[in-house]
Amino acid sequence: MEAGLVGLKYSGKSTIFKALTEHKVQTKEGSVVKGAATVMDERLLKLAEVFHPKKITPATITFVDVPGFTPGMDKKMYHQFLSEVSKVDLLINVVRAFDDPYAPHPLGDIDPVRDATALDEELLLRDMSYTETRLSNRKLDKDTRAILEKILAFLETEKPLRAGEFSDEEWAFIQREGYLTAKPEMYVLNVEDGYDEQWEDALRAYAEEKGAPMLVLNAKLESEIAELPEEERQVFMEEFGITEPAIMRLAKMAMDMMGLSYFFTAGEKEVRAWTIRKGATAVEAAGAIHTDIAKGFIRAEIVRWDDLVKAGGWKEAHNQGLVRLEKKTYVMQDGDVAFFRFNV
Ligand SMILES: Nc1nc2c(ncn2[C@@H]2O[C@H](COP(=O)(O)OP(=O)(O)OP(=O)(O)O)[C@@H](O)[C@H]2O)c(=O)[nH]1
Ligand SMILES: [Mg+2]
Repeated sequence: MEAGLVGLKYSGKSTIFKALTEHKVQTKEGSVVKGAATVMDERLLKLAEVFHPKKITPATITFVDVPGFTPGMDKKMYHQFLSEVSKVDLLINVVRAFDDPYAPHPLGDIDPVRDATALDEELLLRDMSYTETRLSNRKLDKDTRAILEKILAFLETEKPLRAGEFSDEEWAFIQREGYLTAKPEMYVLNVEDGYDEQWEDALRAYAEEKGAPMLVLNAKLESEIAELPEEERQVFMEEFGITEPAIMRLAKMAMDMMGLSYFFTAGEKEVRAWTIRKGATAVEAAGAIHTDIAKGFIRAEIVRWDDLVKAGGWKEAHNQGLVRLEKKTYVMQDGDVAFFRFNV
């Protein structure tokens, strides 16, 4: 699963990407770059205080830095842009509310709603023209034609496909065909110090109307924080009154919007977060660690992370009756720590 940073040229996508990946991945204007961002979680650190593990392994999420879009851009670049957008699982529409004479705004001035709309409309138009092209094929079978006609009629109402009502079969078709407006989307407003709050209000209203979340961040500041050594980061953040870097909230939101979650394992060797899909069962969670654990699954020992921390260890948690035995079909909950019993 990959989250794509998309938007108009010079909106700050690469700056956000660098902050997310802690400057470990080189970016280049006009090139597509992928990188993993760590999803730090307070709960993981609290568990580590109990277990003093050799290793702490947080969840990671892959972000894609997609080259910017400019209306009327070079055809080859435009096709590359569309092809990248069609590959990602989440659209993070990055919109700017900062002024920078060295990075001229492609549409002349700051106007977040106009910019967000420019990209959204482009994706909608592409979905429409794609559908029309498919429909122009005379040899289409009856069922496919019917689905395409339904899709086109919906797109003509100027709403993204994700807001539509389709049957399971129709959704499967939409996913398979790589429709852009079917992908989940969220908005990021990239601001600078002293920005005009009317921009934020306007974009929030736009996002709300679309039922999409919005996050405000200062990409340049986030990128500077990410460049600092761990020890200095905390001091710097306190100075600015920041409790959690905004990019962490972005990473968590992106995970959530892609339907991902994680559970923990905790021991002296390692305290770790394992990525699963939301609603995954215990046996699927076991499979995230190793297929053998899923195959030989006997039962899962599950404890809430805070109960385990309060108890001070697995043995104590067992003694206090805080550990539940769960079967394969148990649905994993946010904050669960698991230990799997299995046969090989
Ligand atoms: N003042 C200010 N400048 C920013 C901010 N975010 C990005 N910039 C600057 O804007 C310029 C473009 O930023 P990038 O992150 O490269 O923008 P981009 O969206 O990746 O651009 P393309 O990939 O060409 O579409 C750089 O010079 C950044 O330093 C911000 O929050 N405040
Ligand atoms: Mg860039």
